[in-house]
Amino acid sequence: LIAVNADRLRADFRALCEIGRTQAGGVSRTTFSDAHLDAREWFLRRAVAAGLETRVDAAGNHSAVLAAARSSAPTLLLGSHLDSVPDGGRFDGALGVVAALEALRAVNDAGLALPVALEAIDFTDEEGSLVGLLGSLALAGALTQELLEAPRGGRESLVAELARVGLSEAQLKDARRPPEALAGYLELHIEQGPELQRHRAQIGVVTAIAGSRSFRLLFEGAARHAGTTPMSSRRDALLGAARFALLVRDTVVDRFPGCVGTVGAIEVEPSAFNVVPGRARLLLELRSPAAEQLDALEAQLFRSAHRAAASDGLDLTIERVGRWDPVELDAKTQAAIERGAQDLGLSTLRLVSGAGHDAQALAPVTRAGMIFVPSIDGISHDPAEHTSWLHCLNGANVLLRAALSLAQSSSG
Ligand code: HGY
Ligand code: MN
Ligand code: MN
Repeated sequence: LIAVNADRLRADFRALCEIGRTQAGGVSRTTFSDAHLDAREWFLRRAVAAGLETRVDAAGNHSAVLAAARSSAPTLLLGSHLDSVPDGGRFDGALGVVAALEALRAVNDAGLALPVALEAIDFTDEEGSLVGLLGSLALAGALTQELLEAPRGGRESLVAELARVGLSEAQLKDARRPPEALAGYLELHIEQGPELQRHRAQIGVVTAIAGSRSFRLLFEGAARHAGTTPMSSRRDALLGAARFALLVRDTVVDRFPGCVGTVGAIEVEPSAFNVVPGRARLLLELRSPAAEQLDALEAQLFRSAHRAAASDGLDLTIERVGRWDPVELDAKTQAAIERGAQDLGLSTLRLVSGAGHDAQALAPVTRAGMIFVPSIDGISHDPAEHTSWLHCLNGANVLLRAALSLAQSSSG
């Protein structure tokens, strides 16, 4: 059976790490930033250099395509994302895209005739600086008006950014692929958690992906003179927000151990030494593999948050700005990944992904699978994010084998 070309893959990965490289040794390639656009252009150039076709769809998803002999053959998508969180790591998303491109080259070099087309795809805005899973939801036909009306990054920036890069909001939905045109989706990704390292497993076979919900909260009190306003008559918005952040931690830890909750940012107005904060804006994210847990946590948390705000004399408004449902991944695809790893003599571990991925947008419309490789000490979304090259190479070879297995098993 064929293998990826290790030197070629490593050269691509290293070149990509230079695009948007940060002082700390990570990358900053937030959606449609110069670095992100440069990385996408670089990806298309590499595809052309390999003699592959390229395409950019109405949601800005960028692809390299290895066509099948039969033009009506379905497409097996292999992909991930080239955008990153601000000040992120080199591997999140990037590894999956370069490994997908290398899988197409390896098949092309071997002259294999498959009953499916292979497409290496870089999805737009996976990380959600604008919306989150924007490109993959559009391709799956699952981009809701609600997500576009109240996106995580704010309505204004979504509209401005789409216009700036020449995308039209009305046409995003044209990126939809009919499910019958898809033979499946595979994504290689770093685990971003500690499980594979802890269990000394080389390959993670992802069984499910947690769902997440994002909210913007606004606490409104009264900006007052910090020197003359008695402590007893203050309506301090920052104190209300701080109490809420602790409430999130206590509610999740004490009552919802299967969930995680994060207040990722607090902005205070007017933000001065000598003014009691009149406003505090929070970003909240809740995650769980079980949707009913998220429903219960949301209800419980917001009920107590409104009560606490009222007792502090604060007004609280909560806006939902994102919702990605948890998914189970296709059992046959998990088996194909596991077999591919075992054929390579690699140890495997089945696990749930706490991180969100484009695969959760694809899973409802086509058989989807994810291959994880170990993250050192589970560090991710940080310049210290690291995976050994041998593990990256293992992951790419398992991706290739699983792709060949899915290609053969798809009647096409
Ligand atoms: O946020 C996440 O879970 C993923 O890295 N986008
Ligand atoms: Mn990420
Ligand atoms: Mn990712």
